[in-house]
Amino acid sequence: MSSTQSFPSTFTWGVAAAAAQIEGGATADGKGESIWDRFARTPGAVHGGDTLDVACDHYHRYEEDFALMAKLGVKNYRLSIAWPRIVPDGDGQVNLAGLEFYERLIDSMAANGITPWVTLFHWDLPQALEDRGGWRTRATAEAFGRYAEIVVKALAGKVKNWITLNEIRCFTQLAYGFGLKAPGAKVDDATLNQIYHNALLAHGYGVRAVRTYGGEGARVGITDNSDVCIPVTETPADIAAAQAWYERKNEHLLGAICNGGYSEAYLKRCGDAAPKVALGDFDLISAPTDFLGLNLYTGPFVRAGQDGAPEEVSLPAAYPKADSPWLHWAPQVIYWGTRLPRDAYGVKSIYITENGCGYNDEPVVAGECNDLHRREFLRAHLRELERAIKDGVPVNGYFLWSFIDNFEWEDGYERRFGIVHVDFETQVRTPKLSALYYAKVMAENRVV
Ligand code: GBH
Repeated sequence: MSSTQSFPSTFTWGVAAAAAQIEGGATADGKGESIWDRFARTPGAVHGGDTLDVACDHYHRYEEDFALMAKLGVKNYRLSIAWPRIVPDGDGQVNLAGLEFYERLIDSMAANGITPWVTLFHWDLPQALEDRGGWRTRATAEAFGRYAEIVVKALAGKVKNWITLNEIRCFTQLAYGFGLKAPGAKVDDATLNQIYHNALLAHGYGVRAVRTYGGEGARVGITDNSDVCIPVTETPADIAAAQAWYERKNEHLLGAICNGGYSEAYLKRCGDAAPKVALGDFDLISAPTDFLGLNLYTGPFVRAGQDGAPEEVSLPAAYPKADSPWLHWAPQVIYWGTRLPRDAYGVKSIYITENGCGYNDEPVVAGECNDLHRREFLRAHLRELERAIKDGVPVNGYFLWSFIDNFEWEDGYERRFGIVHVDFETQVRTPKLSALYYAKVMAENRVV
């Protein structure tokens, strides 16, 4: 594909964000407490003691934000719904004011010509459920199923694209295994494996909710952050090593969903810590979906070792990174991150539901925000997207993370992922250089 070639005319371009990271309005109109509201108040948990209380105040400024999206030519927006706004204590009474808020919000998107892609769960679990065991319990997966039904029923007339969960790994392993994310727990292996299973089950309930109540034309998928790697050289041996690495790393999550169960090798490796699976669980978990969402940021480099087995190559100190220390430069993540799941599981439709980069301190000078570094990051990644499509990888859309600077979880507000700058004192929004660039890409449907 030459540099001037267009993407397919049906290609979906969009931007993404998540409720907890932008809305603020932490107690507005009957919203319940989320585990992130609580976690942010735990000393030392979040950089600078930052909270989600106000964030980008999107709860009160969504009209302004959608007008800006429209101005930049954004046609698709991936948002998430805050479970604690809809069911404040997780599985009890429904808060109609919460549902009405999202109805107004989505109407405002429609008025600006923007199609919603709704994620049902982007990490903001109601604290009341956590108090009763959270994702350690099957009851939380069931509560998610009920919440999903409530939302899908209410919004089926306005929303056609549904995503069940955002990044299982992050709200399970990083949250209950490593304690880095809310609720900041450190459980044993058996509990963690059960937590993974409960999350898979929640995905299954989410799919069922959309199939039952989504109405005509509704589509559903999960957004996964598969562990993705890049072959050091694009030779058969290194590619085979990358494939083996990929399948092993994802066997308990995306692999289990796509293969209809856990592999024997995985269960053997778990031993006594294997998850308990009830009859019929995988009928739910592995029910067909319409697309796979993937959040792709970076990944390790892998090559074939002596015996052909995969071996990671460590990053030297001088290797380029964004200011987010985990985010090293690896644009090929777009190519291999979509090709590996296609090759491993035969996935037929992929949407990149997030890709972006986090930097600190981007000042606005004379009304301009110069983030040429982010612009170059973006262009390099979009080139790899072109390459994937040219090689027949079925990528049908790309959502840039993120529309505006926002609450970057445990990094607070110091790390900026937006293509629109937010002054958190004044709430003034300023499109960065990268936003003006991305606007051209979307408008011309090609990498400019
Ligand atoms: C996504 O997660 C999220 O969906 C989104 O909400 C977030 O704002 C965005 O990306 C940017 O971070 O173990 O300390 O090395 C990205 C996935 C997975 C981010 C692992 C950082 C490394 C944490 N991530 N992670 S650490």
